[in-house]
Amino acid sequence: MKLARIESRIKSKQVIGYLDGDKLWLTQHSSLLQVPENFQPDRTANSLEWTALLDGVDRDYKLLAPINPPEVWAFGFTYERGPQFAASPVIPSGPAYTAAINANRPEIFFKTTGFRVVGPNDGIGIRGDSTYTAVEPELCIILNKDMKPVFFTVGNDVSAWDIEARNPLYLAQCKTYEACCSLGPLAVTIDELPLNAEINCWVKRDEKILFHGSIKQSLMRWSFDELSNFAAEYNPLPEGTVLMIGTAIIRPDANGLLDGDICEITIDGIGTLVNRGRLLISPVPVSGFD
Ligand code: DO4
Ligand code: MG
Repeated sequence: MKLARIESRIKSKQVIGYLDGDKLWLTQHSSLLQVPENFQPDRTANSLEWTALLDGVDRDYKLLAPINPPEVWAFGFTYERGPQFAASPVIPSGPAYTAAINANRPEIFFKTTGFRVVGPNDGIGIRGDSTYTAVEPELCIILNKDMKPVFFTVGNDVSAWDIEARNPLYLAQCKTYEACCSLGPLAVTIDELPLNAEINCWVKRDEKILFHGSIKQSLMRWSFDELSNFAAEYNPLPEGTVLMIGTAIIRPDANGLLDGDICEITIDGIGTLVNRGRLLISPVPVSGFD
């Protein structure tokens, strides 16, 4: 089952749609988690053209992130890392990082709430005080009320890595700020996800490809159940929590995302999440770093 969340441009009403071919059938549900496992849409009801929604050109509806999550948690050091990580001059490194890469538990951090989550075609945030904002293509898990994986989506764990590289204690400032997380376009059940799904990421400027990276999901060190369990140890998670399960694709140069750059992330079985870099304006004066 492949579901999307859309919003009427006129009434601001949100509704879940069921994707079948190029048609998105409107349902009576306003949240993914209300949709029963064996759901079949009413094919006499309204349907919309999926490509128009994906391209942001449907006149009546806008495609949103598939869920407005109460919490988003993120993982680090979950994949076997390729040589591009060692090559990158801006990736934080040192004994704490080496230990985490070799440890038998992943890094887990609180990423954000739905307040800072954007959807397909929206701007992803670039802090004005960051010299290296990275896009992090990540498979994401959506949990049900029993903290079990029920849906999967594509995510971008946008990160101001130069800030964490100054000091690992600045992790929250590297990871959490306006529009730091993008999700979408679809939420899919596990049967839609190929066993060895490939994740691809492109960064483009003026239609030129600046970067392309890809990774196979088989390089992940833990199962989805193990990851959900790590996140929920001594930590009850509300229904609809999103887990971003880490990245293995990173640009092996020191060039970060700039205002207007386009980032496309594709995961087999789910689809392509497209966003544009957006230079943020701080709501308060900025003091900068020493
Ligand atoms: O502290 C680093 C965070 C790492 C991360 O977000 C990832 O591996 O995806
Ligand atoms: Mg990440």
